[in-house]
Amino acid sequence: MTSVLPLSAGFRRWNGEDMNDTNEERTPVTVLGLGQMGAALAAALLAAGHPTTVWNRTPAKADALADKGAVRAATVAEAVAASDLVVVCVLDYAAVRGLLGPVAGTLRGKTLVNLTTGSPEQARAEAEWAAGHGIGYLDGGIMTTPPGVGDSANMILYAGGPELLARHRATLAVLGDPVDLGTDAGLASLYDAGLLGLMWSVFGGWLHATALTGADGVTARDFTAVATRWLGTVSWFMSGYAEQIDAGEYPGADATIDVQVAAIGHLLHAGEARGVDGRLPRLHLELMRGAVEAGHGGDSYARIIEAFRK
Ligand code: FVH
Repeated sequence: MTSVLPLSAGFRRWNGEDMNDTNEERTPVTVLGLGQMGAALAAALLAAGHPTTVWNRTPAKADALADKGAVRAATVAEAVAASDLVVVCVLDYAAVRGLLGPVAGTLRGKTLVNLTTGSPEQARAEAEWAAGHGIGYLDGGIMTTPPGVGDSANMILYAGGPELLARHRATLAVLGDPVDLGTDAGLASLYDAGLLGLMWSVFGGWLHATALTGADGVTARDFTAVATRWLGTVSWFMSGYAEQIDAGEYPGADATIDVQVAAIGHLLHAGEARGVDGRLPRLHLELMRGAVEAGHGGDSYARIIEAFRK
């Protein structure tokens, strides 16, 4: 029979479960690195009631957090010793290793969550280093800027330790919605790089279109209200095209590349008539023409993935 009685705090701690989903106790956390992002992470943990120990190379950056109740550690070793869950967010992986290399022994048996941006290769090397020292390792990618930390609408990607993420999910959810990418520690960095590329492409297309419509007196605000709605439809196209890409078949049943080559001509013409820089639409036209020349003009836009795979 399933017990309806709540599990005791002692049992749940023994069982390796994070205590955050009750009001009984908050998991202590250490945050190393108090730049713009690290300070936002520490502030979110403090706001959620977690005992939070902080350390930064430039100690003055801990002042505001200490005023909010953070415990200031004098050394990295002292900071790491204070909590079983250690979050690091500094400039790069070289800085991470420089900080943590000397305290690997103190980290043994603890969980290290590295939210520093790096390459997939660096993340995998860090996971290997951590495993070699008996340290639980989660690599993360923060998909927001500091003001967005603490908002569950924003994702934080985690890779390399689904069990560790499950154990600490309640605490990490305080920072943003945790998304588990599985056991390969390189995947949070890989997704992060790809998603930033997607963001820059969207920004580029939006700014180009805003310049185009702005040339005829449309405000950025008015155009953007329509543009953001259009992005919902574009997301829907992407979901359908993702199925085609995984299947390796690109039926042009909705809109062919041939049709889109004709349509982009209007964008180029409208831009030229208004003195708007045309490099971005010309790149798209070049990619589409490549597909047409290879005999794929009747396929869907998803076929263009082949140009990137080269
Ligand atoms: N800010 C953002 O929007 C993005 C969002 C996505 C994730 N990134 C990554 O987060 C890492 C830190 O970024 P940040 O915005 O906090 O950067 P800064 O405000 O410049 O703070 C840098 C911190 O790193 C410390 N630091 C730098 N080098 C070293 C070192 N050799 N040893 C120890 N600490 C170091 C620096 O210390 P200090 O200068 O204050 O003494 C800051 O604490 C980054 O990977 C982003 O890509 C943020």
